[in-house]
Amino acid sequence: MTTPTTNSVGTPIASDAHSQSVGAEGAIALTDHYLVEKLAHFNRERVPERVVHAKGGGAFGTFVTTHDVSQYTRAALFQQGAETEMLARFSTVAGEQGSPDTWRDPRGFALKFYTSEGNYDLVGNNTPVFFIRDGIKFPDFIHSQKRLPGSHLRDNDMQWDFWTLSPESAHQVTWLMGDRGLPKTWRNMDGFGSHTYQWINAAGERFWVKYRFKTNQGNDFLTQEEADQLAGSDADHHIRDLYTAIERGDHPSWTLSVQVMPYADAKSYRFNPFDLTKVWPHADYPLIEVGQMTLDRNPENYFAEIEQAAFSPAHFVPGINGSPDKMLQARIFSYADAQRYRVGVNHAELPVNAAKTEVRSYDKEGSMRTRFRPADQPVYAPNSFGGPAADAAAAGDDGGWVSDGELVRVAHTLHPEDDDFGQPGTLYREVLDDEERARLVENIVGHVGKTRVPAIRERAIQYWKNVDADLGARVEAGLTPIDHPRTRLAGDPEPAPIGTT
Ligand code: HDE
Repeated sequence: MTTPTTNSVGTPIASDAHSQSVGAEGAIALTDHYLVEKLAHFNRERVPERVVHAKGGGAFGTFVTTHDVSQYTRAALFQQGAETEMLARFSTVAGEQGSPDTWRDPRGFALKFYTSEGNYDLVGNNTPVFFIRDGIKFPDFIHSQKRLPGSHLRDNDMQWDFWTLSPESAHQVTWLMGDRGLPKTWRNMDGFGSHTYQWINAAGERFWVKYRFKTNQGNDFLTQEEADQLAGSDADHHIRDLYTAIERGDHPSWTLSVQVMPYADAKSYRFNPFDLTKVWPHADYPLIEVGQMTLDRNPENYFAEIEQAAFSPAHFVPGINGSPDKMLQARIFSYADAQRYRVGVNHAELPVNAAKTEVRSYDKEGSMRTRFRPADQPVYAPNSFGGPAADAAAAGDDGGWVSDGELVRVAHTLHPEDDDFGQPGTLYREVLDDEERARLVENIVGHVGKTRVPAIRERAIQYWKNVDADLGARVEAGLTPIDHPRTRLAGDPEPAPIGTT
């Protein structure tokens, strides 16, 4: 005998095929509560998709600290020998939930560590830098990468308009247009914390730190042509690759190393070490190995465990803190706000988001609450009835940094090498080889080649000349004249799609 289906409160139901009706041909009855419930629940199956990083996938695993970095941080998860359960979610940035995995984009590299001191989230990307250096520009930047308001089409003029008017984007756009903008699989890409964070050791000494997860599968990429083809033949190529690799027991892993800058160096370093558009050269701050992250368990349910996963750069643990990076500070506010809107005020109670440690906060109630404190326990602090009390010693040093001045709206104080084009120029000249340079030029030409506003295209050529004269000249030489010049973002006729003329 098959197991009887029930409704949502456990009562057996008679049919999943026939609604109740007044006679076989009659009107269906509102008394068929099961029908109403079934349709109503279905209408509510979706939660708002992430406004960025909507398309993604992930898996669970373990992080093992293999090296002694206790001189830099007291965080329990980074003490040699510690093993910490974790979740990773990878994603594209601009595409919506059903969009192809192989659109050119940075990839999200979001990690949640269920540590013995509460959850630690490291919400990074597969690139060490970002397009902007102040969070106030983020909504405008994302608008320019998503869709036009009228036609609902993505638009290269809009993208290059924003980038060329925001020269701090040059380093990230150079990464994006190169091989790293199209990883072959999520297993074949590195991850970065990107921001500079603070580590604090047991003695309360502070250090500035950058994280890098090096893929043990080797870096590999797709050409633009391969990616375009996959976008049509298997839009879920990256989700499928990770899932099937783990299913067959091929568990991807990454080696975490950090760069550590002594606290006092920040002031006198040759560029602002908190600027998210810059990398710290390894010659100045070499990589120090920390441990291994291995993903070995697929989610049992994508919606419950990946779609509802709620990451936040505000989730630090004792021994780890933020920094003067204005982008990081904007993010510290923004993510919990996104989760409250997207998943709900009690999102931290869902199994995927819940800490493995006991939660003893005085938060109470709110939509979908399941956790509560025993009735004889106070729900406020301070109290006289033995409820938990905040303890600075248990929390450890909060970290922090010296800062004073008027409330202002200005760029950070300039250091001698705080320019926008220096590091992307070095990346082009000294890091990439000839073939990588050739692909970079080809990708830029292909991308800028879809702009149709002459002034934007000219600015794009100048942008690349600013990065490197040779690169700019190669881009300029590769571009053919604009077929259908355009003066407005909406209204100008589109050129016919390829293959229809
Ligand atoms: Fe995000 N970002 N971001 N971001 N981001 C979100 O959070 C935001 C930035 C990153 O797999 C949102 O839960 C602001 C940098 C990843 O669930 C949102 C700024 C980096 C993910 C948000 C940035 C990232 C997000 C969308 C500028 C790399 C996916 C829904 C200050 C270092 C996490 C959500 C996942 C997601 C805001 C910039 C990485 C809206 C305001 C820089 C990997 O809160």
